[in-house]
Amino acid sequence: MLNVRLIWGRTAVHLVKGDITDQDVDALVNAANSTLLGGGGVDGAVHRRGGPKLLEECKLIRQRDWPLGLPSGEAVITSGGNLKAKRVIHTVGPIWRGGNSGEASVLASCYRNSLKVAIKEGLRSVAFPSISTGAFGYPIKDAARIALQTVKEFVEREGRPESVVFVLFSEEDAGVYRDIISSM
Ligand code: AR6
Repeated sequence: MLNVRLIWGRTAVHLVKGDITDQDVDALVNAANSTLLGGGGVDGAVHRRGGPKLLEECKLIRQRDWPLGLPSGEAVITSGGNLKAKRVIHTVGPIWRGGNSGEASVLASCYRNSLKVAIKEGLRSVAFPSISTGAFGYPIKDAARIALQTVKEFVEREGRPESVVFVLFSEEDAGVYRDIISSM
């Protein structure tokens, strides 16, 4: 079982193994797709437990702001519906195409833009899944390095939010995050 806690700047950082939909945080981040209409993995779990209100809000965001779909790297926010989390930040990771198609910078944008939205909304605790490393095929070690480095730079610069939790679904992924974070 993994339970790593450390401080970056003024932000408490925590690695946990588990289901992100169990997190009691101000905002959890959903690894969505550009339709914002749901899917499998994290997205499936978030909509299942969040309930129909989430889907309705996502449809409104599509109609109002992103009729062609939310581009990869962007982030939008809804309520948390029936989740413990107060809000859900929906971001779309890059689909892995071998690494030479700008995947790294798009993945970094997902983490940065999600944190920007959280701060703008005054949210103090944010939980992230490992974006893009499931259905979208991003290699876990590369993705974990980007996730951790991008969040570290952001929170050290901004001094917010108060806490960030990285929620890993498998022991293996959790081990990768732990190894990287301990060498940072
Ligand atoms: N809590 C935490 N992590 C989870 C959970 C959970 N409940 N479920 C899966 N993971 P994925 P992606 C892990 O596929 O790669 C969806 O269909 C999973 O093991 O959820 O960004 C969307 O609609 C993996 O390590 O997201 C999109 O179409 C990580 O979360 C597409 O998948 C991300 O896996 C997005 O693909």
